[in-house]
This record gives sequence, structure tokens and C-alpha cells, in this order.
Amino acid sequence: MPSRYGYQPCREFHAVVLGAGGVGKSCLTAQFVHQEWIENYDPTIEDTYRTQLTVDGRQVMLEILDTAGADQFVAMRDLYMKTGQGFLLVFSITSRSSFDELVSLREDIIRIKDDENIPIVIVGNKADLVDQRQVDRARAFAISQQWQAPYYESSARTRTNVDEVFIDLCRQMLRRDDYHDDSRADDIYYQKAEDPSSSTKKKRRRKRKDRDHRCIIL
Ligand SMILES: Nc1nc2c(ncn2[C@@H]2O[C@H](COP(=O)(O)OP(=O)(O)OP(=O)(O)O)[C@@H](O)[C@H]2O)c(=O)[nH]1
Ligand SMILES: [Mg+2]
Repeated sequence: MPSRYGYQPCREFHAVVLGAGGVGKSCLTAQFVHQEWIENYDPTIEDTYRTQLTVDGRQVMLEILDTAGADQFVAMRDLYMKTGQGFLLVFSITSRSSFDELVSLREDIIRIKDDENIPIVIVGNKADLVDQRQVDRARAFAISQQWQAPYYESSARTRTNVDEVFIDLCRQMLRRDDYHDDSRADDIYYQKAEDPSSSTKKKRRRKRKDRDHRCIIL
């Protein structure tokens, strides 16, 4: 997308992958970054990846923090949430409790970031295990609408919707960056304006575009 500012430098973003233990956070990340499938379960303490990608024609350097789902590392979550600019909230469609955990994760993110509009993608992973499904699509989509965050069903095993969830998150972070750039540009414009009470100038202030709430399935 051409910018109103012309040259677009590479943007750097910090994404954090959160969710209960064993839902497939590391497998999704490994598939996205290295296109590899990991069969064995090796619980994570903390892993960081860096990868460059193009999103809508724009260069993005993405740092991905793959976090621990295990409860003994929960104390580190506040720090992850502080530094993250976008969050993948991952559950397994085969585990109702992993879905329920997302509620408190999102509440913590909003509290720590003090921001209700933080970029979030909800990911129902292990979608290949259809026979073991415990979370209906309708239930997940209801949360997606309530939170105004897109919902994807993914499978790290079959590499379904793996790129899509990370790209969607990058797109949200880019949009947010653009919005802040526009706000800054508008603020400078206001400071320069001779008559700050002018109603025509006030109309230039941009409103945040409606957030997407989509349900993307296999
Ligand atoms: N069938 C299936 N199995 C998966 C999928 N994703 C992950 N798994 C398996 O689930 C197990 C746990 O996956 P991980 O990616 O290690 O889970 P995690 O969320 O990183 O777990 P923690 O690091 O403990 O928080 C592994 O044995 C994976 O092979 C998937 O999409 N489909
Ligand atoms: Mg892991």
C-alpha cells in the first residue's frame, strides 16, 4: 500500500505467543519461522525468534517471543505483556480449559498495557484433530466478536493458517503504527494552526478505523 509519506522503512514489531501448556505455541512458531514440524512435546521456558517478512508490500522485522504455558513460569508473563506490541492468544480446539484460559490472559494484557485496542489474534490450534474437538466454532467466534479480534483455526501439523495468523497480527500492528503516525502528523498540524477553534481543522482528526472481527476456518 503506498504511503502518504513516500519511503517506508522496515518496521520492527514484538509479537508474543501466549496460551496454555501444550496447545501448540512452539509448533506454530517453528512452522512459521523454519517451516518445520515438531512431533515431540518439549515444554518451553522462553524462546525468541526473529524473522523478516513482507506484509502488504511493506517490510517487517518480527521478533516473536514463544512463551511457557506451564504455570511455574507465569510470573514472567507481566514482563512479556509489557514489551509485546501484539499477541497471539492460542488455545487447542481439543481443550475447553485452554480456551477458557484466554479470558484471563486478555484481561491481564489490557490491564498491563492499559489499552483495550491492543493487536490480538485468537488462534484455535490442532484443527486437524476434528474428532477430539471440545470448542465449537460458534463459541470461539462469539468471543472473537466480543473482543473485536479475528479468530483463526489453525493446524501446526498440516501447516494450515500458520502464516495467516502471524501476518494478520503484523497487519494490525502496522495499521496501529500508521494510526499513531497520522495522529502525530495531525498534532503537528494543529500546533501550527493559527486558529485552534476552527471546526474545519477539527474535522481533519482521524477516527480509528473499525477493527476487524473475522472468523477464518480451514
Ligand atoms: N495434531 C496436532 N498436534 C499438535 C499441533 N500443534 C502442536 N501439536 C502437538 O502438541 C504438543 C505440544 O506442542 P507445543 O508446540 O510444544 O505446545 P506449547 O503450547 O508450545 O507448549 P508449552 O511450551 O508447554 O507451553 C506436541 O506434541 C505437538 O506435536 C497441531 O496443530 N495438531
Ligand atoms: Mg512451547
